[in-house]
Amino acid sequence: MPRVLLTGFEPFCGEALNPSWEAVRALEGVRIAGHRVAARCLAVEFGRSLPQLRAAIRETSPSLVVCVGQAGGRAQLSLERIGINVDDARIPDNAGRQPVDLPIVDGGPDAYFSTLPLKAMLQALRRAGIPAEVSQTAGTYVCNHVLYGLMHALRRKRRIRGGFIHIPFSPEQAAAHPGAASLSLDTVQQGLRVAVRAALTTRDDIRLAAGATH
Ligand code: PCA
Repeated sequence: MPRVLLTGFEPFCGEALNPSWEAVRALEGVRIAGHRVAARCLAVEFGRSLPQLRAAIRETSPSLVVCVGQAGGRAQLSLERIGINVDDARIPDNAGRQPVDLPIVDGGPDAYFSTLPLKAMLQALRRAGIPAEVSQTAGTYVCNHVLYGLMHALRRKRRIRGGFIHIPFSPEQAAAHPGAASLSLDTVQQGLRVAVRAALTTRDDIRLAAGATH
């Protein structure tokens, strides 16, 4: 059976868990639209995350790769549109490294677009009652690093679609960040299933306005 590779991240920034890995690990082995899910956890490290991701792609030969990360403070599932060729870490990574204004790939393109059908995924999520948005920036930390590195790795494998979804804090995390938005793990898991199904069953993306004025 063809495979979908889903990745989450280990905890970072003093959190006890990372809801991205909690949601993704629960989908290991699940079947979605005739595909079997393989789940992997990536280090929140500039140095290790991409070698881990590339190894996971080699091992699983997926037809779709969706990387998932936590974006504390965001209120919805965020379908990332673009990864940019810069590391600018506001906080050190889990190995204590804090690159500032360094390219991810020396001489690489400034940016890569996600190749997921974002608008079809957005529509499917909203129809399933799951709050979602298209995001115009994945930041400049490890998640953007992984999105850019993923699309760089897939640049000559156009049949393998790839992209990135940011998710809010879990309710338990938000309780320690008063006022921050959260989504339950159940909702996130269900959202990932809906998003992956839409990505697997949509050939040409739909036209749906979901941009931002700022
Ligand atoms: N979120 C961080 C890195 C790991 C994660 O889950 C980010 O948004 O860059």
